[in-house]
Amino acid sequence: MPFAHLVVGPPGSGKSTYCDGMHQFLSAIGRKCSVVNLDPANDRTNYPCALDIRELVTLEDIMVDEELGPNGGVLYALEELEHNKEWLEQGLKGLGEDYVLFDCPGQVELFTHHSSLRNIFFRIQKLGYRVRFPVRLFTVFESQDQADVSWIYS
Ligand SMILES: Nc1nc2c(ncn2[C@@H]2O[C@H](COP(=O)(O)OP(=O)(O)OP(=O)(O)O)[C@@H](O)[C@H]2O)c(=O)[nH]1
Ligand SMILES: [Mg+2]
Repeated sequence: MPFAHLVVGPPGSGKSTYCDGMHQFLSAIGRKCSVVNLDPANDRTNYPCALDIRELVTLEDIMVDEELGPNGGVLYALEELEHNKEWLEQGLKGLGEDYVLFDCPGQVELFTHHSSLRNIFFRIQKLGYRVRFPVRLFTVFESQDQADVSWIYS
């Protein structure tokens, strides 16, 4: 049974960096590992992307086509992914028993006011993945500029 490692956290907290590091680490110890980008705003990634939501939909296109701002665009993109879950399921099938890291978007609305990402997570679990949630919340505290972290609580 494969593992799904869902990397969640606020914008800029280091989710993509973490996916890159974990991918390098797991590859170095000989564990088969793939990274799936679920963030439609991720226009470049340091890790090799096994599956990319941007093959389905990009934030830039949504913002133009639907006349939405960046946050609304991300919600819309996740709804598109939810409605095209076969695309994700087919892609994941191709990854076999790989340990799969999911680089998730950070918009808080996706976790507080919206069901698409949650439904996608449930779907992944139903596919037989053992789901793990490493939450990237503390990067800001490690950074040199520790002066203003109040935005986390606002
Ligand atoms: N100090 C410190 N900086 C980090 C760490 N992880 C990432 N960074 C830096 O934080 C910045 C943001 O990292 P990303 O990995 O792009 O963060 P993200 O959560 O994927 O960002 P979004 O996708 O925009 O939400 C980059 O400049 C990284 O180099 C960490 O553990 N400690
Ligand atoms: Mg990122």
